[in-house]
Amino acid sequence: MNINTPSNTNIYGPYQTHLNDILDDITGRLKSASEKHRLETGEALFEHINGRVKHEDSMIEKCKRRHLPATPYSALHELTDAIGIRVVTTFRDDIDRVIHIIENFDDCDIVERKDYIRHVKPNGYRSYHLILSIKTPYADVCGNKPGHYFVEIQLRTIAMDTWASLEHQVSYKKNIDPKRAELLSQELKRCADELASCDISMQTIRNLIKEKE
Ligand code: 0O2
Repeated sequence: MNINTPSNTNIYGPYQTHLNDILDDITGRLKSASEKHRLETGEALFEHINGRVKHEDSMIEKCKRRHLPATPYSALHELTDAIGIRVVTTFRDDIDRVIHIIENFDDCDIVERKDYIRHVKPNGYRSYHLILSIKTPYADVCGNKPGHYFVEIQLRTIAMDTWASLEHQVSYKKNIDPKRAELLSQELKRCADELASCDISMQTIRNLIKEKE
């Protein structure tokens, strides 16, 4: 048991019950927008969407890593990824379309952006991250009602997502000898760059098809 978390409570405290509702709300808005886009253009906005409330143990571990007490205030105010959504698109330009839709969501402000597509991480990671602050009918951890909750949204193409999932598996592997680890990092980076080049080719093909239409 974590000494900062009183027994019989979880790290999200009484706010736990709202987190899934907020997740469903934002996921539902994105699915509706995709359906509307499909009716208008014949194409969905994204290939798939996943959402999760960060598991309690992962949140406690993250608080520890950030030297924060494992409290609802840390989990829901100091950290911003208790509610996380990943939108995976087929083409790169759909990422900008989804961002534009999110920018126009009612009762939501974008409070942070990280563009790892234009500013690729040294290991090759590519993705676009947004932190939304959503106004809800619920009380929040700061004592406000209506309260504000953070939602992290990650947007990436199928190729970027495939790479991130592979890199995630590799980074969890311990006891790799340093020489092999170095080789693995180089191969992963090369693979990320090749996939990025495929994304550009796919986009070019899509643009050419659209031009013809
Ligand atoms: P989970 O289980 O995916 O939620 P931090 O949250 O401390 O890791 P920071 O700066 O607060 O980092 O946030 P950032 O850079 O926006 O990244 C947060 C999330 O992006 C991570 O969540 C991963 O999901 C993803 N991510 C970032 N960098 C990488 C990377 O190099 N490789 C892969 N595969 N994913 C990455 P969590 O908290 O790690 O876990």
